[in-house]
Amino acid sequence: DWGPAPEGTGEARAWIAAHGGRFGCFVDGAFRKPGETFASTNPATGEVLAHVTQATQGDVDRAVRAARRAQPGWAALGGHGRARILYALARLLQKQSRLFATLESLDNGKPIRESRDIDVPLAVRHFYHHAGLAELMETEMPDRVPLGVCGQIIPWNFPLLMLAWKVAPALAAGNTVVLKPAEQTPLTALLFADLSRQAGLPKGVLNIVTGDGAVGERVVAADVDKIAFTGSTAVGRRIREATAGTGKALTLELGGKSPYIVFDDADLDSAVEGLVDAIWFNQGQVCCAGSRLLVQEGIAEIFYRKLRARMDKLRIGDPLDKAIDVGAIVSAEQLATITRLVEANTEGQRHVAACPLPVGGYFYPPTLITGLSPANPLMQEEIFGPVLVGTTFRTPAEAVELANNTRYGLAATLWTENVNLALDVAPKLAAGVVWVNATNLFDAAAPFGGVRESGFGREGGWEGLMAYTRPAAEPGRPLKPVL
Ligand code: TXE
Repeated sequence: DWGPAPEGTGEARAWIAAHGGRFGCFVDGAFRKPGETFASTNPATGEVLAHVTQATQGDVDRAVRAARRAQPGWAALGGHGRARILYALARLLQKQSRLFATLESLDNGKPIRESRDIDVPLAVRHFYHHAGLAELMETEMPDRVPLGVCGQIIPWNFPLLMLAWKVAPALAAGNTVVLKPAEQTPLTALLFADLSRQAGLPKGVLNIVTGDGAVGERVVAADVDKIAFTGSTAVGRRIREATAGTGKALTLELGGKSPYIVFDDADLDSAVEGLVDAIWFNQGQVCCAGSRLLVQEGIAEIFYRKLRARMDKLRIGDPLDKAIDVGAIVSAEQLATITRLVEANTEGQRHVAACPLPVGGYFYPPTLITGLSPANPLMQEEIFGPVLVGTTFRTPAEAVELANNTRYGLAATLWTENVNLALDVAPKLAAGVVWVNATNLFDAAAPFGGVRESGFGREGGWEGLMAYTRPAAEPGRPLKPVL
């Protein structure tokens, strides 16, 4: 049960200092000299943590060429050879959990309890799991080959975990990677680059180009064989347009407005606790956040009473303090987006968590808004902050109708003691994942992804690995018949 106090960030700061506080791109196994840089800040205080390079066209081209050169050798290592290195990466990541968790909380503003107990362990698990899959590929997927070079663009809400979700399967399958972390949170990806050298990852297999959306566009346009993107639906749409007709493979994991349905026979205390996890985990900056509460009419009053009481116990504060529940919003821009969306609304009733907000930094209070009409933008748009909207329903059929009444389809949660009801409702929900009496559960073996405007393609498990391969149908190597 460790967790650094605010002064316990020494190791993370020493790592930044060892790089002179300035980072170039990581290309062909080495950090390049920093070019034009931007600041990566601590959103809980506004403090500048490091200066990070805005990659140029030349940086992206060099990274793609390095990945291209390294790819045949990496694939030729075979599943066993790649597994050895992926296991080494997993072990090193595990050994350095504290450093990664601290750096993640500093750069992103998420509570240290979450980075320590969720982000980092899940990232470690992803590398172990995919090391195992690499080992099995030759026997279980003998007729699949890697795609080649993969361009991967990730968001700021789970910087290290999204890196793991992208990098582990790509490398397991024999691809090489050019990864662009989000400009708000590049530091754990750069620390991971250091780690990859220690693990003996051959140079050029993993390249990291830092910078904003313009760098993302360069990666999309580059000579890569696949783009894997997680981020906003708007950018996902642009990437799909930009890759149309290019022959590049594409997977998109986009936004959501996931329903959280509580039936009148549910264990209400557990459902309230689940909701804390669904919408206040990571300040609600979670693509599959249970951000739309649907409560059955008969229990609505008592449920809201319990929920408001629980909200008032949430502790908002310094992300590095292991006793807090809710940390900082990632950036001033994101805080402004949340504030704008909420302030534009005049409908319904609002309950704001009682805990005072820390002074300085970007904080937003856990908020519940009820009594909105279904067409209200707050019921339809992804807020991506600690804001829950709630409405009531009468029948299971009405719950399904309300649940599916958005353009998204990433996840859904339902809470009931009646297994027949759960089995009846779950398949009717337009969602890539449905949780029953649980929420926000992730596992490296379980494919994750959306339907409708939440994107397509899966990450995790065999399905996720398949998305980094294609059938080996070259002349002279016919596909083996499936027995
Ligand atoms: O996302 P962007 P933003 C949603 C959430 C949030 C909103 C905006 O609703 O409020 O998006 O967040 C890179 N070509 N999600 O603006 O812009 C960018 O540099 C190529 C949901 O931060 O989509 C970053 O690395 N790449 C989500 C990544 O895309 C581009 C997580 C995501 O940034 C690009 C994050 C371009 N034209 C936000 N423009 C989820 N599904 O979890 C930007 N990028």
